[in-house]
Amino acid sequence: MAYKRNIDRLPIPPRDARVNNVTCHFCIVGCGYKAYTWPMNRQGGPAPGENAYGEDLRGQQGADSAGWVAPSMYNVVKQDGRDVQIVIKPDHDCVVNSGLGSIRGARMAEVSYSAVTGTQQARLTDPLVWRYGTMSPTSWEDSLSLVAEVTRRVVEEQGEDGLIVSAYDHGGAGGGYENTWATGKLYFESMKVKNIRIHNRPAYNSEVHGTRDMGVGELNNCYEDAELADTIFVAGANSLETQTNYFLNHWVPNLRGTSLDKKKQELPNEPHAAARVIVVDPRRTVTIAACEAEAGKDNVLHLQINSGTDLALFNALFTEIASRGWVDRSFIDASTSGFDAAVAGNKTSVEDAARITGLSVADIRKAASWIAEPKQGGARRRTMFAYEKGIIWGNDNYRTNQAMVNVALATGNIGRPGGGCVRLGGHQEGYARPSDAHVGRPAAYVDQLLIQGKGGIHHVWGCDHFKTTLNAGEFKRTYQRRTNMVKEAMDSVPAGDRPAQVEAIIKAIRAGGLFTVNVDIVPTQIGSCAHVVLPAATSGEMNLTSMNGERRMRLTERYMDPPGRAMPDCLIAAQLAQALERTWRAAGKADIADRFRGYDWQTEEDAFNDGYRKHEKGGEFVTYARLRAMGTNGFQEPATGLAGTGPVTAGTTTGATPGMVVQGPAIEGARGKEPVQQAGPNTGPSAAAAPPSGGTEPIIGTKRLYADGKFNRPDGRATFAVAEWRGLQAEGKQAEKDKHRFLINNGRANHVWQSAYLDQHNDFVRDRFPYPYIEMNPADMQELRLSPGDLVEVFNGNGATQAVAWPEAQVRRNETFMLFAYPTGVQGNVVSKATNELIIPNYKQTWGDIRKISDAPAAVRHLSWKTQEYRPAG
Ligand SMILES: Nc1nc2c(c(=O)[nH]1)N[C@H]1C(S)=C(S)[C@@H](COP(=O)(O)OP(=O)(O)OC[C@H]3O[C@@H](n4cnc5c(=O)[nH]c(N)nc54)[C@H](O)[C@@H]3O)O[C@H]1N2
Ligand SMILES: Nc1nc2c(c(=O)[nH]1)N[C@H]1C(S)=C(S)[C@@H](COP(=O)(O)OP(=O)(O)OC[C@H]3O[C@@H](n4cnc5c(=O)[nH]c(N)nc54)[C@H](O)[C@@H]3O)O[C@H]1N2
Ligand code: SF4
Ligand SMILES: [Mo]
Repeated sequence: MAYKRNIDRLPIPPRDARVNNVTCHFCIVGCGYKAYTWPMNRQGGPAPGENAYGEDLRGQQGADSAGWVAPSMYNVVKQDGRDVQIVIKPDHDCVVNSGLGSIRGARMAEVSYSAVTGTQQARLTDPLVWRYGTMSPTSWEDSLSLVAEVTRRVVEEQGEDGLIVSAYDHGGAGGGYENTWATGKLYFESMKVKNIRIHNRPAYNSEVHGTRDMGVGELNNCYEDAELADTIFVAGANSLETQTNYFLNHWVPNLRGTSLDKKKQELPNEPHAAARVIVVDPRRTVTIAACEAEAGKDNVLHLQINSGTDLALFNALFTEIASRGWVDRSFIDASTSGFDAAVAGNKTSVEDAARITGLSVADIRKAASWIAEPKQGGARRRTMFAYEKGIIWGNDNYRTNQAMVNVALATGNIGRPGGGCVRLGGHQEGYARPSDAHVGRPAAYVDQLLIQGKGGIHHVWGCDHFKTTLNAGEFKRTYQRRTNMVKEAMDSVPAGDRPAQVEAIIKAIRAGGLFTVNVDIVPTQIGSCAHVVLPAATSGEMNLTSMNGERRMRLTERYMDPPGRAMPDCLIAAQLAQALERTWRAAGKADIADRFRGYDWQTEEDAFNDGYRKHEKGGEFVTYARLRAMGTNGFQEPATGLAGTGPVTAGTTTGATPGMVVQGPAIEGARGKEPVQQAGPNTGPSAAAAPPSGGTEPIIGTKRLYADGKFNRPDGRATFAVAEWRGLQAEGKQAEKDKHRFLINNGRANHVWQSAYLDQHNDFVRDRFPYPYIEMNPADMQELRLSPGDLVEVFNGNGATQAVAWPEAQVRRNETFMLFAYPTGVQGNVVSKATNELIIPNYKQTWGDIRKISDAPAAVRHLSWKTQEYRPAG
């Protein structure tokens, strides 16, 4: 093994250790954890009554023991100024993960900041300003007043379009309802910023306009549906690696047939069997291998399509299912519109689809039958449809998304047990913001504005475009040039002379320079260009609310102190707003200054009460106290009432009463990920008097959306879409494909979280992946004279990047898969700037050439290049 921690025993938390609710701050699944903290000089004992787990630790623990803790789950952190021991351990009572951790979440403790054990020493502790030729620590007051003053001056000269913003819109760390509300209030209420983009795409829009415009919000089912489905149809997602414990705890039981009892109990009037799975992906993933191992090869169908051809497949499935009459007529009649037009408009023969996708006619027919052929006795087959970035960042996003929803609607699979047509998700969600209607549709392509020299100041909240955007090479080149102009100007006058500093900055901006503020928790690559860096507190260092992929909302309680002077993002935004108020007032613009009132929050709970509670549907029922009492299970949004208090509003547990489905699709579609809106518009507090905020009554939630057959359109009907195949849609993609040999497919690996912002400072991950890998077919490697671990350059007309070559026999000739967004090799460098018509990037369809740069670097020579294929135990 390449990695050792040299630990053979861990302290045991005493019985009276403090216990806090934690939701993993990484992926969408939102697994429940508990944080145990206790003083340095104390320790519990092995008898059940002596330790906080209440477990008998005197013998060897079983595989599923609630008493077992890994070294990665332990650390020493600060709590209210004192060192304490901490264990962050999966919660066996959480219905999401039932005690499972993952290689990411089970490391939450060891990726926490610790002055004692030395973990995450790179965390930002003080505000930094570009001074004396480097980033220099200073106070919040000093840094924020500089940001406010430069922001005001730019807005005075260029209007609010001169302020460019990049901001996360998700839940979990670097997100959550508190923080999206605060940033949203600042940019959409106090200002009307329209040159704003989201962390993962270069505009302010929805990843899934297509489904929303059809009236179908994208997180409409519950995790139990994966246990109840007859068939799981998944396109463009690698769920074992990217939605790990959803896959392990809710799909696998159905694949193994161990959820049969649950099926019989919940759906007694139809035959049941273990699930079949269809996975649409141009590569063989470990998810597919795992499905085969768990369900048996006969129950798994891998549709290994040509990259970017999903739309043709979906239309052929739709056509085939309609022509065989395997549709849900009564659902179509009662709850939808436009079926006949879609059948006519999307007509695609199985043969044509086979030609486009590279699949066999037989496999497409088989998929249609697995999806929709009625069960024995005529019962409707229950199919869950799921997708993620292989579709979302894939060819022709809008139409492809719609073509998939068409199939789900035609088969009556939305709003029903064992169904759903859902994003599997990336981060958790946590969107609560004022209206963004002023942004317009299509929204501004922000990266291009920056590249073209537009805007004078850039506020960057918790994202690192240098690693994660498209066309990243060109983005970095121009960004470095523009921000350097301002750095040179700042160097030309003493920092202590604020008026002269600001004049110099403004002069450089007039000449094409850009001033950058970066709010983050660690130094980032885009942050290396920043003039002001502001240190944020993250999940667990503040109270934070978010919801997961089945809209399950929980509160992660603050269990430790943030490093140094770091503050929650919401309070940074509030203090920035107050600094803006002061500078506008000092400049004699009282009317503008007044817009920055209303930020006198003392805590993140104040931000929550101002935002979520007042503005999100059902928010009036939701308080920190109630969430705390509901532990790691929380409730599923939207909230509709409180247990034991009788009906409080017109809301029902279906989450879709007629009064709630009246919002027009245009506004809906223009919004970012906006989970609460999936069930209807922000109605604010209900007309009935808001319930008291003091109690701890359980909150009643919504298990599935659209359970009453009413959808998110003015007439309450979901609408089928006409979505014709038009080849590789984004400009220049077909030419790129024709010109370059290799498909540079890209995405994620189980071990690594996102751009490795914490993992890069964690030896466990850095040791395994010092460089991003690129999986290649061994015969292709031989042709290019590559040995395992050799450093290669990947290049095309958009730019170049590097990776180490990993031979993988499963990979098709002339196709590759590269780890995205890695600090030592950014796949986005070779992604073209082309987007769809609504400015959704197309990261996945990228082609390039590959050449050797050097033999395997020293850092990778000790690594294994064995296949990552999943092997069943035994
Ligand atoms: N080629 C290619 N590119 C892609 C994709 C792809 O599949 N292929 N996928 C896209 C997708 S889906 C995503 S989500 C993006 C990710 O793009 P980014 O959001 O830019 O990447 P992350 O690594 O998630 O960066 C998050 C940043 O937030 C910081 N952070 C963490 N916690 C906090 C906090 O509490 N407060 C603050 N202020 N900051 C915090 C981290 O240190 C890190 O610098 O990449 C996109 N880019
Ligand atoms: N371990 C881990 N888990 C994560 C993350 C992480 O960084 N690490 N990030 C989280 C985030 S923010 C996100 S957005 C999600 C992303 O979750 P996923 O979407 O599951 O992950 P990706 O690896 O980006 O891409 C999924 C699959 O799309 C396939 N694909 C590529 N092109 C096509 C195509 O043309 N058609 C089809 N059908 N498939 C295609 C790829 O081969 C890949 O297997 O993961 C979340 N979970
Ligand atoms: S599956 Fe996702 S939420 Fe669960 S522990 Fe892993 S990273 Fe965290
Ligand atoms: Mo994402």
